[in-house]
Amino acid sequence: MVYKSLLKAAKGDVVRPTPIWFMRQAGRYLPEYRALREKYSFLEVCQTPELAAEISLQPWRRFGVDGVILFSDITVPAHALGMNLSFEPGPCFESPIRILKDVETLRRADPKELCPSVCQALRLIREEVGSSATVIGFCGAPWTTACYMVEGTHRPGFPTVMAMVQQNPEVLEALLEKVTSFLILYLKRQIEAGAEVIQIFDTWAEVLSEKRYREIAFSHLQKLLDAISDEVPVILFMKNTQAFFPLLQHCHAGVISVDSKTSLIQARNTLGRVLQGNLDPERLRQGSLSEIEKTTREILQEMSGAAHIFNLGHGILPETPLAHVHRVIEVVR
Ligand code: 1CP
Repeated sequence: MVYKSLLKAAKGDVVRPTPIWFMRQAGRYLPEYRALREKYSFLEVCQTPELAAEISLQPWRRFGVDGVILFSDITVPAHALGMNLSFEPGPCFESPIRILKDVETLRRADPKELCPSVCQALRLIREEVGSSATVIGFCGAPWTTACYMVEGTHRPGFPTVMAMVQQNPEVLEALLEKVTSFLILYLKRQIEAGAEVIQIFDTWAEVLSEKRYREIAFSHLQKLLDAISDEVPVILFMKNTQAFFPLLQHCHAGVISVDSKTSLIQARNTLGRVLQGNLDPERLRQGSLSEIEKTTREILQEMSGAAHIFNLGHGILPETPLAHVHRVIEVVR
């Protein structure tokens, strides 16, 4: 086993066996996660460092993955800013942001005070994994975080956000600015507490065209990346990766997480970065063991000789059989 293999790969080293972890690896496909969630609500888990650390560690204990990601949610920072949040099971805000006054009423505070459980959970995780795995902190990108704060929940296409883009761009701009300032502090606190790599999730970049994203959201993303990328390697995940290639060529993230619709070879030839990905989560859930093995080998072949972190193209699906996860790890190792 290579010491901190994921951290090394994220910094640009060609590490073999390829380090592996799974987006959304702590979650409902794990019986031990479901057992704990029967006793505690989602927010209780996030706000109790021992529980959050335990759930973060579950996939590491079971599979020996090379990365342990903090158990929390991308909407937790908005909760810390004063927005009432529930999970049903996706996030729902009671009073979404609609006008400038809503942005102004958000608290301005130090995430150390607002998110102490996140920092404590990271310390516990780091202590437990020692040198055997890399600890991953995370947040949503400013755009994706703002999408939830404005829409209130996930609605396909985020119609309320798109209306705000057209009709009240100044509200969105003020929100993005405030969110970005908070996320910078939030990630710095995570790094102080033990996060060795940061992943930024920009799942809903895909509701904007590349051109529109560049106009509205890109400067905020770059500001966030610039604030931390000297301290730790940063992985950026954008769904519909291919559509964002021109922008990704200029973005200040060292590692790009590639979705399953995008060709790894093309990403390798175009982006000139460390790549993460991109096994299709549907394939992992529904494929036979031999199909999963074949696809895994193809991905390893496509990335041969290059810095690579093995992962899915998006989050692991709840009904994924554990044996399928085991097989991918076996093949990669
Ligand atoms: O137990 C449950 O039923 C709650 C389901 C759940 C879980 C396990 C939610 C609600 N969030 C999480 C944890 C979570 N979310 C993690 C923890 C660590 C890990 O990866 O194992 C992370 C990193 C996230 C990130 C996240 N939340 C993203 C970005 C990644 C992605 O999948 O695109 C997004 C978009 C969310 C929003 C969210 N929170 C929860 C759900 C079900 C969703 C997605 C769908 C929705 O918005 O309704």
